[in-house]
Amino acid sequence: MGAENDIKPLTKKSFESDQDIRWCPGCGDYSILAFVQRVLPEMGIPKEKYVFVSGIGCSSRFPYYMNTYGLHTIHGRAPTVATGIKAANPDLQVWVVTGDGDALSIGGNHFIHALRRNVDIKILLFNNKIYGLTKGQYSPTSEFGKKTKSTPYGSVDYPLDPISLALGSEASFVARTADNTPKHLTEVLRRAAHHKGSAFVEIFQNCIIFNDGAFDPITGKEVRDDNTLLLEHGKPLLFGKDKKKGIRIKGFDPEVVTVGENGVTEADLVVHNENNPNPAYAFLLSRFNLPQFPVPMGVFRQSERYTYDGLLNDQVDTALSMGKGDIKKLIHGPSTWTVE
Ligand SMILES: Cc1ncc(C[n+]2csc(CCOP(=O)(O)OP(=O)(O)O)c2C)c(N)n1
Ligand code: SF4
Repeated sequence: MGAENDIKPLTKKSFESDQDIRWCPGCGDYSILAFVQRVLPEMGIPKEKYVFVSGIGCSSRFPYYMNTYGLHTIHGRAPTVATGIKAANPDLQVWVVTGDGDALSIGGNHFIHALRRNVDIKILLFNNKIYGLTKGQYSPTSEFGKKTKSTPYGSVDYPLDPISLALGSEASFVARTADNTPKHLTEVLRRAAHHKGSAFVEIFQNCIIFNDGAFDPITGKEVRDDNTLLLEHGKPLLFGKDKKKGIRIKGFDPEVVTVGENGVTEADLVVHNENNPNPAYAFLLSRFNLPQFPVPMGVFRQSERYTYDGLLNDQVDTALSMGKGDIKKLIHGPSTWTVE
């Protein structure tokens, strides 16, 4: 990194590091890496302003492959390290890369509080529904009954939905995309990159070794038109090959309807509003799953809210504007007393 940034426009190559990539051939992580490297040059931000922070897992090897600053930290703690980096260096663009195990098992607590605080960081969660690095144990997103090395008779855990959790944690930007839908992945990454505040993106990621095809029933080429619901702000919730199926919601009860049948018209369908002030709408969408409902892909919710790092630094500025402090006065201030 250096003076070249001042002269040459950045390209995908500018963000590629010289490290050998150690993911298994065919792993979905490759495509996510490639599209992050493609989107960042569009931002017009020098690459030395980016920091990629990860925890532990296959996905967490990401910072090695980015020609930016990076930290490979400890299991589940990436959002916390990222919070510190952003708070102390407000001019940096801080991205977290994590897995379903890293973010939702050991890191669950750190994950929810970073989102709740609306720290201005982007969190990319590579969801492969398995622990990849440690060779195939079930994770908090593995389906009930999943047989793995650590659950030989099938998991008895109820799985967690990352989108529902992010919404419940008050994240101001919540989206879902997949490693095998490049156009969609690019657009969602772009949206996250531009969001001010905590941007959470769940990415369906294929682990070809320990959970191959986990998302084929949803985003497989042949089925994705019928089994996914593309969320587009201001557009009706329509899906299916011929875009004839849609979502109607009465009260809290959504249903799949067919336009042109039983008197249903497009006017009966829900128009997607990612800025809906009521988070219950996005939460309802987050519960959609096969076989009853198509799986929503895109931005569930986007809202504007003050950021933790912004307010914290305002307070620091205010304190500094009050003049030089006196440490002795502080220590011997009104809240000290002598025990006799
Ligand atoms: C404190 C601690 N506990 C457990 C582990 C073992 N461990 C390493 S990675 C991992 C889970 C990784 O799964 P995930 O976050 O889904 O990432 P993936 O490898 O699938 O990308 C575990 C349990 C560890 N490294 N440190
Ligand atoms: S084990 Fe799975 S997640 Fe890890 S690098 Fe290999 S394919 Fe990717």
